[in-house]
Amino acid sequence: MQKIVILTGAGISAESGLGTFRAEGGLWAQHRIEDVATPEGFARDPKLVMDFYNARRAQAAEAAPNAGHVALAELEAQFPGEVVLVTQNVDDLHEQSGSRRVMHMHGALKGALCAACDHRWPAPMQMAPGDACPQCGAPTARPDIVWFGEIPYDMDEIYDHLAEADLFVSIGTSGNVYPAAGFVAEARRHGARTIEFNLEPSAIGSQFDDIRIGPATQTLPAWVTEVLATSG
Ligand code: BV8
Repeated sequence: MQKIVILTGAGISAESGLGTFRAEGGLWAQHRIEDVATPEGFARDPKLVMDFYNARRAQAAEAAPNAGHVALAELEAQFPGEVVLVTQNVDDLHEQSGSRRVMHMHGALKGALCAACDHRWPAPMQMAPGDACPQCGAPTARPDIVWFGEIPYDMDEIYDHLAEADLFVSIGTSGNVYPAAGFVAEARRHGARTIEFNLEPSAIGSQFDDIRIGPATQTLPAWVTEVLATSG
């Protein structure tokens, strides 16, 4: 097995204290997706959206990586083949745990973007409507987050990785959001073996060859030990 492609979702950060989206009391339970994670919601009430991401940026800054994040960083460091990590998460817990090849397909809380000139810069802890872009000066700063209806980042590169994967691993995602939820079908089409790690089978659980049920802080370290022991 030479190439492992991993997709993570909110579930891998749950045990670090960061809310998931669809659990009761999850982030979306407190807010309607349309209001806080769409361009239309941002246009309608930019302060609500900026405050939603300010709260998540502050929460993420307090969070620490858990054993699941650490296990994936160890896999990348010690696996003799290639490990590519695609995350739907906007926190930086993968980077904090030592993962180096991390692709944030839905953007990152630590990033700010200018809606006028596309300039990107490190986001301040708190952003407010009308913040100026340091590059062009327009009052059009926004969180560098991919909202519903917007095109996820690095899609071409991600599809190239899926085409070359020997193993596709999906961790802590409910399989509700596309195109990420379609990655398992894409990997299978190219002959990859597929494993899902979750507390319960996801909406796309039936598409995986193997499902490892349990909290990621337990299932991932055990799996990484297994892979490294058999990868020579
Ligand atoms: C696009 C950033 C075109 C924001 C996010 C109708 C049908 C199909 C699709 C659509 C449709 N109508 C519209 C669409 C497209 C839409 C979509 O999929 N909508 C859904 C709601 C139907 N998608 C888009 O708009 C995307 N763009 O399609 O552009 C395109 C397509 C292809 C190629 C080019 C262009 C853009 C979507 C991006 C939206 N932004 N995030 C933010 O973070 O604030 S999405 C957001 O929710 C997350 O980023 C994540 O991606 C997503 C799903 O969340 P999960 O990570 O899965 O979290 P969730 O809470 O749902 O699940 C957690 C899981 O963890 C659970 O299963 C739980 O059991 C498990 N878990 C919990 N604890 C643990 C655990 N597992 C292990 N251990 C634990 N301890």
